[in-house]
Amino acid sequence: MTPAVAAMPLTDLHPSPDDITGDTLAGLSATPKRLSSKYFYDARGSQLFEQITRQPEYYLTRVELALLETSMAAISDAVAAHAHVVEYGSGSGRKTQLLLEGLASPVAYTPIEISRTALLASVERLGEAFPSIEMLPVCADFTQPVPLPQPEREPGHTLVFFPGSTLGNFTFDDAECLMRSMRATMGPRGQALIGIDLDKDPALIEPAYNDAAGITAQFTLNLLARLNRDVGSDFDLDGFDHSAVYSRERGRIETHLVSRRPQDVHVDGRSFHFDEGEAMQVEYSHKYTDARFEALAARAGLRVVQRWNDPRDWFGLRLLQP
Ligand code: AVJ
Repeated sequence: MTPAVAAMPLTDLHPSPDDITGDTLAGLSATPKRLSSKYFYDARGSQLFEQITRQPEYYLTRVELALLETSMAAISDAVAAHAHVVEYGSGSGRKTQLLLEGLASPVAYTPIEISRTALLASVERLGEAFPSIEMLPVCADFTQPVPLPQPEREPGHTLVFFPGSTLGNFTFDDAECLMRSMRATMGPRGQALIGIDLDKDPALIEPAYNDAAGITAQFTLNLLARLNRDVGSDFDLDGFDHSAVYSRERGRIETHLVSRRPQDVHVDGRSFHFDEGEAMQVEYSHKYTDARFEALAARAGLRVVQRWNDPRDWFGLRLLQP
C-alpha cells in the first residue's frame, strides 16, 4: 500500500505518443537532423541522469548542492515566507529537499516533471519528509502551458525553482520564451531561483559530458531506445556514437548522435537516410557569463536581484524578480 501517493492529486499531462511522433518526424525532416532532449527523460533516462550526477567528471550537481547548502540562510532571507514553490523539471528532488528545509514555512510544492516515474518517487519521499507542505505534482512538459494547481492554503507568493542549469538545454530564444512563461507563473510579486552552469575552461566542461564510465553515452543513446518503444521507430543503437563537444564561440556543449555507417531509419511509415558520419543534434548545454544571463533575463522581463556562486565560480544561483 502506498497511501502517500494514492492520496496525492496528480495532474497528468504527459505528452501523448502522437506528440512524440510529431516531434520526431519534424526533427528527422530538418537539416541538420535533430531530436529534442526532453525525450531523454523516460524512466530509464531519468535513472541514467541520476547516475551521471554521481560521476566524478560531472561537477554540476555536486557543486550546486554544496552551493545551495552554504547559501541557504541568505536565500531564505531573500525569499518571502509562505511560498508556493513551483519547480520545473524536478527530477529526483534532491535539491528540493534542501530548499524546502531552508525556506520559511513554504505552503505548497508543485513539481512539474515529464518523467512520471521520477515525479511520483520524489513527491512520495518529499511528502513524507514535509507533512505540512501540500504536494501538488504535475506530470507535464514544462515548455507547454501548464495550468497550476491551487493550494488549499493561500500562499504568500510563488517561488519558481529551476535548478540544475536545465535552462542551458534551451537555445537563447527558447530560454527567453520559457522565462516569460515563468514570469507569468510567478506573478508580479513572485520570484525565481535559477541554477546556471558558468562559463569556464573547456578542459573542465567537456569531460563532464564525456565521462570515462560511458554513462553519458548510454544516456544519449537511450533516447533512441525510448523512441523505438514509444513511436515504433527502428533506430539501431549500435549504429550511432555519442559526441559532446564544447563550442567556445557559442558557450555551449553540443551533443550529437553520429551515424557510424550509411543507414535508413523508419518512423511512422516514413524513411530517413543517414550518411556515414552524419551528426544529428540532440542536446545543448549552455554555459553562462553574468552578462549573457542578465541579457536573457532582461529580454524576458526579469531582473537579477541576488547572486550566489561557489568559491571557484563554476556554478551560480540567481534570484530573479519581474
Ligand atoms: C539536465 C541540464 C542538468 O545539460 O548538464 C547531463 C543534462 N546531459 N549530461 C546538463 C545532461 C548530459 C544536464 N541537465
